[in-house]
Amino acid sequence: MSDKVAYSRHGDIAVLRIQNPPVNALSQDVRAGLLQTLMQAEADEGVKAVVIVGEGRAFIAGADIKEFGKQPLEPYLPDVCNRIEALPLIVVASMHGVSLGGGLEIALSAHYRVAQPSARVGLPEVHLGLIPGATGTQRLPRLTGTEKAIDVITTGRQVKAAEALELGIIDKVSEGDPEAVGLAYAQDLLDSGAARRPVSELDPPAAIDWDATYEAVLKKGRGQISPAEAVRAVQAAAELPFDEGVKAERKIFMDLMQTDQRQGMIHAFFSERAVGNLPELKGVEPRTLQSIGVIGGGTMGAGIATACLLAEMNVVLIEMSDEAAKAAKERIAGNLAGALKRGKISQEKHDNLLTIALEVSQSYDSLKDVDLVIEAVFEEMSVKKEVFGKLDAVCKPGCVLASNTSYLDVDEIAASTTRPEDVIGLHFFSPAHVMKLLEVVVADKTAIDVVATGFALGKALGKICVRAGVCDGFIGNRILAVYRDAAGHMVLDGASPFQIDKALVDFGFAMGPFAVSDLAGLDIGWATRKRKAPHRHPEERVPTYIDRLCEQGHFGQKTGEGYYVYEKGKRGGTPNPKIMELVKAEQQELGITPRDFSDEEIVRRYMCAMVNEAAKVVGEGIAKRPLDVDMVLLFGYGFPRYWGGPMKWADIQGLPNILADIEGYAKEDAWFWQPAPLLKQLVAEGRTFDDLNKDASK
Ligand code: T1G
Repeated sequence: MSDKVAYSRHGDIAVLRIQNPPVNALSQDVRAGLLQTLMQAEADEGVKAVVIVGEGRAFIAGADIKEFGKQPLEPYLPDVCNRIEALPLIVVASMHGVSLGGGLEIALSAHYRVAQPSARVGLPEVHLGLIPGATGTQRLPRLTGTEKAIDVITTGRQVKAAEALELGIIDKVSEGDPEAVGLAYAQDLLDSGAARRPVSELDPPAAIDWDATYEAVLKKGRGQISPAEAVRAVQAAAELPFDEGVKAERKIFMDLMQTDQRQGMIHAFFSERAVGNLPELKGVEPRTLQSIGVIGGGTMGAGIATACLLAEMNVVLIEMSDEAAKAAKERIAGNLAGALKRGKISQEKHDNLLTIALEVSQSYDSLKDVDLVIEAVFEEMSVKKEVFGKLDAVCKPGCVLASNTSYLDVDEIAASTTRPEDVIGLHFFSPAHVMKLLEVVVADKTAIDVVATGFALGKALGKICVRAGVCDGFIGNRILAVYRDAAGHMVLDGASPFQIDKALVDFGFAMGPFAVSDLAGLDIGWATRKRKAPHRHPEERVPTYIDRLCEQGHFGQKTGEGYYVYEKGKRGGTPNPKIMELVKAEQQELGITPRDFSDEEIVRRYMCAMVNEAAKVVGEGIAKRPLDVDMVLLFGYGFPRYWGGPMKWADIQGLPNILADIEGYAKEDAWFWQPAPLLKQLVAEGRTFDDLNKDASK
């Protein structure tokens, strides 16, 4: 007998109360408990209606994702849903918190649905590489109509109660204890003589241009397939009898369950939760975080200040002149106006943040009471040391001193203060109030509660925090530099930047590396190459063709010309004809005879370079686990989520195959393609990167 669903009797109404913390996932024993208590209600003399309700903070968060990829366990969820609907008694679902995936499917199988005003519903299966697999694609369109159902299912978005009422997903919004609200609604239905209302018996959804819709959704998915497959399941709801439609949905669902994309997306789901759970931080109390100092009001500083304001912290921003202070305040005002426009904040909150929560000052003395300071000044070590010297003198004992540096040595910065234990790196990604990734860079002497404070700040700002060790570029930028070089080598050897960009967009990136360079500014890469030149290994291949373009003052989008030529007011650019001339000149100079590259080879080399450097980053302890690298690439570098990240992609390809490719490439360039020791070790042991993730969670 399952103890996950409690049965209770209230007059002639039975209550089935799901009790599977933390979010009532529909594990096997919950499904079994629902069947048992449904039968109990049917056999219970005098019961005329049933209310299904969830204990705790959610109605039901969906199927139990931990069961995916394993042998399916009976009772299957579609059968539970059909059993609910077939009950000869009126069934009411009383929803609160979230009702997602299988949770909403359970509710759609009830005859009536009532929800709290703060409740949210949705079918987010596409975010897991799947489609709703327990009649959601068959029942939802019967309530909302075809178009709305396709929008909700293919986006996987959460729908607030008010909109759900408008769409017909729920019948009533009512505030109060969910069980009491469910009982009252069921009583009203009984008193009014309402009949059972099986959704499966409602009219099937109308036909639309299914092929055009399928193609449009496939294109929008940028390589992800499950949203488009959901269109076919809704089409089955329109064209087949209900039971046949359910079978068609189930086939699509089970086929998707076998895909790499399902593996990748579920890996991403669990990894984005695991990445912030560091054993070393268990029980470590973070320091107070009420007021934050920000040094520098440029793009990064203003973005960081905006993120802290949006998290309802007080911010003291330091700039060195009236003009700079004014510009900083305007940047922040612009950021907050954007948040207001996107509906992230109310008008009242917007006004308060600008007038009360933010102080802009030109004196470091204004920082004497802040709890944590983040400097976002010029990326020059001497400038950082000057700033940290001042902070050391002004800030109160215990104030955390953080640098937003993207590659400089945080140990060296810490050594410039009398309190290295209070110093940490907090590497935000631009725009800092939008990008979710935050690299928490831990220096040798950083105190453990300062690390915990960095993670606590990141959590408060809604970031995905990843712990990084100190090296040039930490995790993301260090790996970026290598796979970016691999792309540059392919240009020298015959692939055009434009073919490389397209191949990687087809792989799933939002933009290719050269378009990204144009967006970020070619001057940044140019400066990095000049900075690294004195330390360069003699065998390192560094293309110089793009430096010629930089010397002419062309830095990409900001100057209107880079790898691509950009026309004012037009999105995207067109390939710059100068590029191939410059490449050809360099090839002649180097005596290179260019060759053709297939898109597959381009992607393979690019990804092998990424995985190889990532394995070195994990092997050296700069990243704690392979999943940490996956989260950095997903949340900071636009890696396609449906692969789960580069390390998950590599596991899916098979590490022996990756190593074999790298060893093959090493025959052309032994220095660049030195196989990572960790990669060789895992292949020798027959293990995967995911095995390392599992080791770390023990
Ligand atoms: N299955 C298993 N565990 C789950 C879970 C689920 N569906 N949802 C959450 N958890 C765990 C999560 O891993 C974490 O564990 C803890 O609960 C708290 O979650 C047949 C096939 C519900 C909005 O995709 O979106 O139904 O880290 O930290 O920020 O058609 O969790 O504590 O060990 O995220 O308040 C569809 C997934 C499934 C919803 C709560 N449902 N979950 O967010 O807490 S597929 C989903 C979420 C399906 C059917 C199909 C969020 C949340 P731990 P949390 P939160």
